[in-house]
Parts: sequence; C-alpha cells; structure tokens
Amino acid sequence: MTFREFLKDNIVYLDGAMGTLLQEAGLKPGEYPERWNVLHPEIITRIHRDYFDAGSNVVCTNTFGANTLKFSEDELEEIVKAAIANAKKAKNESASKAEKFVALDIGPSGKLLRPLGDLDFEDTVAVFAKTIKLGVKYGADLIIIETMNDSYETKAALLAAKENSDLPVIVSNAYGEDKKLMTGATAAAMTAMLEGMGADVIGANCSLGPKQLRAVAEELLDNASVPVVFKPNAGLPKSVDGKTVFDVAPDEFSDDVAQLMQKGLRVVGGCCGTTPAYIRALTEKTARFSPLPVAPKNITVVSSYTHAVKFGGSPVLIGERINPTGKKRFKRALLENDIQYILSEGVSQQEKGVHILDVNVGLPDIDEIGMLKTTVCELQAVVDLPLQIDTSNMAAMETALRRYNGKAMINSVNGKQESMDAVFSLVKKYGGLVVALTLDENGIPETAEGRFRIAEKILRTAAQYGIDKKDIIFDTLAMTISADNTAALATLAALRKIRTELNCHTSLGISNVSFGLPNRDAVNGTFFALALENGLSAAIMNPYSADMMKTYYTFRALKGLDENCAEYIAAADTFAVAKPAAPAEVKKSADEFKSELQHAIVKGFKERAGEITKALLSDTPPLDIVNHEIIPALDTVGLGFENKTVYLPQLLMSAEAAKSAFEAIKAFVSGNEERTSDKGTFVIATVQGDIHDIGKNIVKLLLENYGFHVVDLGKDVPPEKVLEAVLNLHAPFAGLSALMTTTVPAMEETIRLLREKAPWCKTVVGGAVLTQEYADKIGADKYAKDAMEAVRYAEKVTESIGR
Ligand code: B12
Repeated sequence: MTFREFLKDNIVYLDGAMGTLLQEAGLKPGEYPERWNVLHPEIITRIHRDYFDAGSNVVCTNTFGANTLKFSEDELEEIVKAAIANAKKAKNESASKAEKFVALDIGPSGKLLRPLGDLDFEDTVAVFAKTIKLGVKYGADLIIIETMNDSYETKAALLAAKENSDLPVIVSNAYGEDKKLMTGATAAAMTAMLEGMGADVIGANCSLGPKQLRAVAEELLDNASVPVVFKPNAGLPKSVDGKTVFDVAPDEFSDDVAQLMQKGLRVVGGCCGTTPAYIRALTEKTARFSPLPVAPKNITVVSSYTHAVKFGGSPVLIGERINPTGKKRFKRALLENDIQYILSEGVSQQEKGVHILDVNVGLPDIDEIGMLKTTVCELQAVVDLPLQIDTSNMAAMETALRRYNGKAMINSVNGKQESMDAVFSLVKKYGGLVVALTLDENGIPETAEGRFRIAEKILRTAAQYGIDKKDIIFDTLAMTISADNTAALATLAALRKIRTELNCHTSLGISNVSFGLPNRDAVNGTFFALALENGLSAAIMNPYSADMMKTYYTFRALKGLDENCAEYIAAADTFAVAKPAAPAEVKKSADEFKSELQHAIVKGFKERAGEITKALLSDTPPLDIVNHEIIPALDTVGLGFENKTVYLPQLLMSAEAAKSAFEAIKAFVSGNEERTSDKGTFVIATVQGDIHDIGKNIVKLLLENYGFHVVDLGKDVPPEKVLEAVLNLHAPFAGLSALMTTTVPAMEETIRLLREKAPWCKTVVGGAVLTQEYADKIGADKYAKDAMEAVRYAEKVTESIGR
C-alpha cells in the first residue's frame, strides 16, 4: 500500500523525538547527529524499531540537518543512504503489524533567507533539492518537511520536493506562543500557501507542548482541506541539574493529542522530549478511534508572509495604484528604475486600508520579468499585504509567483484556451487565486448570460487541471457607461448570476465604468455600492478616492459588518477631503511620525532615509539626528516588534534604513573634520551572540571624532577575542555593547576576563537592555546610556591620567 492510499482511510501515527534519544545514547554537544547514521547505524536502527514497535506507521529518517550547507555532497549522499537503510532495516525487523513507511526528514537549513539573512531563495531550493533527490534515489516512501519557522524557507523546501519527486509531502511548521511563525505567518496563512502548492498534509510540530499548541491545531483544522499533522513537544523544557527535561508525561501528552484527534487530526506524533513510550501511550489510547473525514473548507483565500485574507465576508479592497496605466509619474518611475517610488505607493495604499495590492509593472520598453521580480521581492519587505500579480507576460508571472512568499492573487486568466492552459499550469504548481475574466476568443459577450457561460467553461477547464472552483474569482468586466448606457447593468447581472448560481466569488476593476465622464469618482463610488449589493466580493480600486472609501465604510456599517459602526466613525473624517495620490500621501503619513526621516526608517525605506539625512545635515547637528530621529524611530519599530505588530522582516528593513541614515552621517562627519587620534585606544565590540551593531557603530564614530583611536572588533565577538585585542594593544578602554537580555551574560564573562588578565583596562558598557544596576552587577567601570556619555567618560579618565 502506498502512503497516499493509507492516508486516505487511516489515522497515521508518526514517531517521536530522535535528538533526545541520541543524547541519551551519548551524542555530544556540537556533534552532528546525522553522522550517527554511518557511525552508529545499530543505535539509529534500534530507535526507529522502538518507534515502529510502539505503533508508529511512519518513522522519520535521522536527516533533519542533512544538507549541503553542513556536509559535502559525498558525505551527504553517504548519510542519506545510510539513514534510509537504517529506517528500512528497522521496518523489516519490527514485529508490529501496522503499515510502515519511511519518511525522508527535512529540517530547516539553519540559515535565514534574504532579506533576513544571506541565503538566496533559489539557492535554498537547490540545497533542499539535493537532499530530496537522494531521498528518492535511496527509496524513501514520503518526505516530511518539519520545524520550519519561516514561511519562505518552507516554500523553498516544498518547491524542491515537488520539482524533484512525486512522493507525498508532509509539511509541518514550528509556531510560537503567539500562534505565529518566527517570521510572522499565522496557521491560516500557511494553510493557504501550502495547500495551494499541493502539500499532502500540513500542520504543526515542535516549539511547545500539546496544550500550548492546541489553538494552532484548531486553526489548522478550521482552514485546511487536507489532513492535518500535529507533532508537539513533550511540554516545555526545564533545566534540572544541568539536564533538559520536559514537563508533560506520556499519559497527559496522549490525552491532549487524543482530544484533538477527536476534532479531526489525522497525522499525529511527537517532537522534542517524546520517546517510544509517548507514541505507545498514544497508539494504545486511540486504537479504537476512526479517522474523521477531511472535509473541504471551500475557503477562497490569498495570503502574505504574515496573514490570510479571506473572501466572502467583508468586501476586500485591492489597491490599483501600482500600475502604469494612465499614470505619467508611475511610468517615469518604471523607466528610471525608481523602485522607491513604487514601494511608497504600496505603503501609502496600505495606510489607506486596502487588503491586497495589485502589482502591474508592464511597459513596452522595460524588462518586465526583472522589474516584476524586483518589485514583488522589495514590496514584500516593506508591506505585509498579499499581492495580486498582474501581468499578461507568463514568464514574468512565473518568476513573480516563485518568489512570492504566500498564496498570491493572479490577474488574470480568461476563457481563451491558450490563456487557460498557460495560467492554470502555473496555478497548479505555485498555488494562487485566479481572477478569471469573462471573455474569450469571441470577445466580451454583451449579455450576462454570455458571460456566465464563459465562467462555466473556465470552471470546467480549471477542474481538468485539478484546480478547485474556490480558487477562481470571476471578473464580469466593468465597461464604460459613457459608450453604452446599459453596460453597467450587464456587468451587475452577470455578477449576481455567477455569485448565486455558481457560488463563486467575484471581483471587479471598478474605475473603467466611468471612463469618459466628468467627476469619475462619484460614478465609481455608486457603481461600487451597486456591485457590492449584487454580490461583489472584491474590488480593484483607488484607495485615495474619498467616494470609494465612503461607499466601502458605509456599506459595511449598513450591512452589519461593522460593530457599533466603529470603523465607519474612525474613518468618517477622512471622507471630507479627497486625498491626492502618493508621494504627497507619504508626506502626510510622515507627519504622523513627527518627521519624514522617522517615517522612512519605520517603513524601511533605505534610500530615502539616506537622502533625507543628507538634507537634514545641512542645518541639524549629527548627534541630534541620531538622538531625535534615528533612535526614536528604531524604538517605535522595537516596540512594535515586542507587541507583535512588526515582524522580523520589517525590523530588518528598518535597521537597513537606519544604517543608511547613519552612513550619511558618517560620511558627513568624517568629511567635515580631520581629527587626530591620540587620546588613547578604545577596543569596541558587540558581545558574543549579539548581532546588533548600530549603536556600537555610533559610539565608534563619536569616539573617533573626539580623537580616540578605535579598534572595532565587530559584532558577535567572543570574550577571548576582546581580551586578545586589549592585550595586544595594551588598550586603556574596552567598550562593549549588548542589546538583548540573553547576551548580557556574554558581556559579564568578557568583563571578568578583562579584570583578570588586563586589570588596567576600563570597561565601558552600553546598549538598550543595560541599566546602571546591570552594569554594576556585572562589574563594569562605566555604564554609558548613549555615545556622548561614553566620550565624556573617556575624556575624563584620559585627563586624570594626564595624557
Ligand atoms: C534594529 C534592531 C535589530 C536589527 C539589528 C541590525 C543591526 N545591524 O544592528 C535586526 C533586525 C538584525 C535585529 C535582530 C534581532 N533582534 Co533586534 N532590535 C533592533 C531594534 C529595533 C533597534 C536597535 C538599535 O539599533 N537601536 C538604535 C541604537 C542607536 O540604539 P542602541 O543600540 O541602544 O545604542 C545606543 C546606546 O544604547 C548606547 N550604546 C549602545 N552600545 C554601546 C556600547 C558602548 C560601549 C557604549 C558606551 C554605549 C553603547 O549608545 C548608542 C547610541 O546612543 C531593537 C529595539 C530597540 N528599541 O532597541 C530590537 C531588539 C534589541 N531586538 C530584539 C530581538 C529579540 C532580536 C532578535 C532575537 C529577533 C529574532 N527573533 O531573530 C534578533 C537578534 C539576533 C541576534 N543574535 O542578535 C529585542 C531584544 C529583547 C531583549 N530584551 O532581549 C529588541 C529590544 C526588540 C524588542 N523589543 O523585542 N534587531
């Protein structure tokens, strides 16, 4: 029986932890567990066999970190071959009567993808592809991609699996206590993306115990139309006598998981801390359970790297401003490769309240493939809205869909066979919600009936490609009423018919309806209201139009979609004046941040932050810019991060913007004054484990400016390296920076070493988490709350020793 056949009618029991058991068997800290497949095959086989004996249907090979970032290609092959052989041997040896399968286990690469880290998306796909090809070669029955905490990396791994094998794929993510991935995705967002790409099973593993992960499992069950996997830890880890122990025992663990199985979980197992005893408890306790059917949820949805946007409740607004049609300024931006302008259009539309951004960068004389790819990648770094990829160039569409971190909206397909063949193949591979225009080889039918028939044809063809009707959203084409007085009526009638008779969602490009008429916004706003009343689910529209927003908020209030009319009331003031388009918009919202520079940093506009800083420097002292602009802006982002309104990608873009502001200051300061550095040597570093260096760089710049010779050891610097530099240079000062509570111990250790081996050296410490009390506790000579204080202190010490 194949795994897919087994999955159809059965509950699937996975295994439990491998790492915990290997540690017990003597695996040393720092040693690669994957090497044990070759070095100690008997131990690995025994562990797999114990799991099969405990009732597991699937064991995961000991290949969690087996990839070419950690191992040479030759060693990787040796490891994967041995790992699968070990699991197969266990399968043959086990006395269990249950069906048994071997899953090739794929864990995270251990590196962050761009823009968060250095790893390129396609390189990541290639890394996973190598392990997967070996898994296929040596006969794995299925693939399990697990413990992924970044949606983009998850996508890379699944793409690699789909492109290099036909094996079933289980995809499982590691959600935190906030029910999101480290990079921000909710379970609903992950479900949208992974289901779209054709994962066979999706779910959650690791991070927490079954109780803490319950809400995540429920969210997955509510959203997924494929079986859900749940593989939590044995509770939360605690350190007892230097050993890590977990706080949930097999009985409680299996009770908790069993409860969720009664809600529909179909694939269950354990992660860190679980052992064959946990799996045995689970298989025994649930032996009489019959598998609940996996019901299709029929959710029409798109997603970004953070969240899902569902259709069918409140109307969905799709911002139309990233599109050169009829926009001179936008065309110029495209021709001049002015990506900042395009990004600012994205940010300001988000600020206006749209839920999705349409992205169309097609112009005859530009490289559309390159431009669309850049725009999609960069937009995802500054806004967290789902994108609608809008192009008729299929190569550009594919490039954008590959790089898109989520389930995109795809604009568009139509009833022509050629269009359906091209677009549906892409939808099948990458997932997506397709806007289907009701036109075909014979043009746009005048009647609603004609458009309806094309819609039916599109659905039939989509079904042949295996695309569900929930992933098609029909656009019944708004035509201008100035040319044909009844044009709007046909569009609305087709809309209603499709919505009610086919039960499909609908979308319209609103603005066309008013072409050629004066005061177009007035017509658009009313047409929008009529369309909503006829069943419109989403509108591609101009969010700067007061009339459109008025319709949107009043419709929601009138239809009982806005509790206490709260959102209407909050937005009502803004209807009074129609707002002009960006970039004036950006200025407006910049006011909300007190200054343009703060806005640029908070929103992560790198180039703009540099430019504004350059301009500011003509009349503002550099230190004032640091203290009154850069730091407050970063504090805003930091607070958002803490409150989970800002995610790592945005934090990173803000840091990049702050750095570019800082670079401008640095260039200005060093170009302005030539200082001699004779006041003494300052060794400076961000401590081990900490990569925050913006503050440290500011301190360095200022010290240099005041005549100190600064030796910068960089970030993530081990205590020994600081000591070595201080000893070599006989430095009178060491400056240490730490921004996280978790890295303060490294600072303490560095100070201890310096005290012991270089007692003359004064230690000066700083960084956001430090306080005077902390500094005293860890024995620093001086706590400096900012860069200037460090300078004053160093000057005082230098003077007192009479330099
Ligand atoms: C920018 C930023 C990042 C950037 C860093 C880019 C870079 N190259 O530095 C990126 C995106 C990479 C990042 C990553 C992470 N970050 Co961060 N980050 C921040 C943020 C928003 C701003 C820090 C900053 O640059 N401030 C501006 C500078 C100028 O201020 P400053 O460093 O305090 O420096 C001034 C003074 O303190 C002093 N000073 C500083 N150093 C020194 C040294 C000496 C010798 C002296 C005398 C004075 C001195 O002078 C400076 C100038 O006046 C803070 C939030 C915040 N408001 O602090 C979070 C923050 C520090 N990050 C945090 C976290 C958790 C992380 C991550 C773990 C996130 C993750 N899940 O991956 C990773 C950490 C990775 C690692 N191993 O270090 C947390 C730390 C929580 C805690 N209490 O431990 C914070 C507080 C956010 C939050 N509220 O949750 N982060």
